[in-house]
Amino acid sequence: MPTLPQNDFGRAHASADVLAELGESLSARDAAISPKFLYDALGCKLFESICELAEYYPTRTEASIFARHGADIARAIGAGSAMLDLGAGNCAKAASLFSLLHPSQYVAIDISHDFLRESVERLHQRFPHIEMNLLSQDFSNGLALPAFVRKERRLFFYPGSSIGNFTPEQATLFLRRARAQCDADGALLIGIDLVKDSAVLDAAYDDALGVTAAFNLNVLRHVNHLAGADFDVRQWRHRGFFNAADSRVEMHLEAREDLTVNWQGGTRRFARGQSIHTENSYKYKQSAAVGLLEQAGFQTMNVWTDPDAWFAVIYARA
Ligand code: AVJ
Repeated sequence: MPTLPQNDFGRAHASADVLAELGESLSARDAAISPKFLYDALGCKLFESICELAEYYPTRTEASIFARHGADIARAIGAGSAMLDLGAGNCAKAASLFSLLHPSQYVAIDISHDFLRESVERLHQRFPHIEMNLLSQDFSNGLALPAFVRKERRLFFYPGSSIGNFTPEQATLFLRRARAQCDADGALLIGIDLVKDSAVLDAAYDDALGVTAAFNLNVLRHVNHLAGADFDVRQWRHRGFFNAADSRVEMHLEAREDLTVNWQGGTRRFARGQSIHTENSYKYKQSAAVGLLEQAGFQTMNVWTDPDAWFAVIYARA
């Protein structure tokens, strides 16, 4: 098994930066923890479990769009691109498209290094003819692509509506930067979750089994590890709901009692009922999703949705 070319420079100076970022967001007037910290190894596994829940429609709805319109999508894209998988996770989505899109290079990019490494090594054994690289990087503030990533015909693959974690302004900026890293034949294949009935959204982010609750609460364990904090998970409660005014699902962790949290370099008191904002997941109308991509400079677009128009897959040419 050859070792895969990889680049860990995103991790080299992580701890000081991470500590500063967490300290700042925990001390802010509205306390927050960035959703990127949801994905330690256990968080990745919990997210995989979320994707199997009846209530969590995005994964299977997106998959149904690829299943139904795969031939169309493949025709629009053509074979032989360099596929850059943003937030690759277990790489399952990309892998399921290999036989359709026939990429000649595959670059898996994700913040969770160990989880990603296992995923890519497994995948490389299944598809030895595809050149594969892994890049463990927090790309939320921009993407640094090393020289082993081919410049020609890049296809940014950003499925699952992860773009929803950004505000629309941040999303435009991020997409504009991705576009700037494309040549004239570059493109983006993105999955965007659409606005729908709020009961459906509420259930998807507050499921009956409590898997999403565990996923959200797990961020406290991760922060304990990253910042030497002393969060007691039992003192916190999961909240997940659709905020229609801002067109986003929000996740929060709410203090069940008055408590104090300490971390390396800081401390904060929380009164019972006070909360920490852990995630936004923006939902777009189809026209707004297209508008977002236009704002970012993308030109020709193809849009595919499911029959209920719950989710959109969009192919946008740079
Ligand atoms: C991975 C960001 C697309 O927003 O739906 C799932 C994360 N949060 N359940 C989403 C998530 C709660 C997910 N994304």
